Amino acid sequence: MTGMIAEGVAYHPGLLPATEQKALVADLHRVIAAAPFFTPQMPRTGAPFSVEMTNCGPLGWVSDRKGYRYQPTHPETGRRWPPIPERLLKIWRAVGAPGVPEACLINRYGEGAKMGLHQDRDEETFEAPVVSVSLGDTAVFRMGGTTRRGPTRSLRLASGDVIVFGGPARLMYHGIDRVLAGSSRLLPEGGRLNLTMRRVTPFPADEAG
Ligand code: MD3
Ligand code: FE
Repeated sequence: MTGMIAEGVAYHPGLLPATEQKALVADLHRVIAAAPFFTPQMPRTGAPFSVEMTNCGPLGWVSDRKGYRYQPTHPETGRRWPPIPERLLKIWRAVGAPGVPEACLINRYGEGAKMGLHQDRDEETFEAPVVSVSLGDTAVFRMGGTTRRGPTRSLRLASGDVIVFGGPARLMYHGIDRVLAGSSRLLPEGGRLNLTMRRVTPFPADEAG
């Protein structure tokens, strides 16, 4: 039931069965115990994001007054990010993404959290796709083109959906308008988790497969 819904966008609605979603949540609880959620801040102003974040993998995305960047350590504990759970790496391979991801950003959306329209361009390379996994409450996802202007489309991302952005879609504008509270019972505390696996640095000559 996979479909190319736009150039470079492969949508896999319901790819993860409920059992797999629950096992993934258990894996994430172990990640979060080692790397607690932090509240990123906007560059320069220091205004807080409404979304909380953490990471796993060799590199993690952070944002503070100094700017957006990838770094190997948690901004508050100073410890290295925990490894990406094997269950997530299996999803990366299942959707045909090359090599191994270097970063997995974990976004937590509580009551009223949203994410404005933006591009992901803090990586040194755009050669690999971004693979997104949604868990918990359904999100109203917005996607546009590769410029800030122009038409956008809206898509609901439900728990267990996987969506892959590669090729021309790797630099598309996108955001989360809102999360539909109470739409899933996966997370006892409610809300939504989104996992995005990314490549940050170019593949070594022998690694992409
Ligand atoms: C298209 N996350 O972490 S997932 C982000 O649901 C982010 O938390 C949203 O945007 C979320 O940067 C949207 C879908 C997504 C993620 C990354 C992309 C779409 C993307 C990167 C490039 C193009
Ligand atoms: Fe993004």
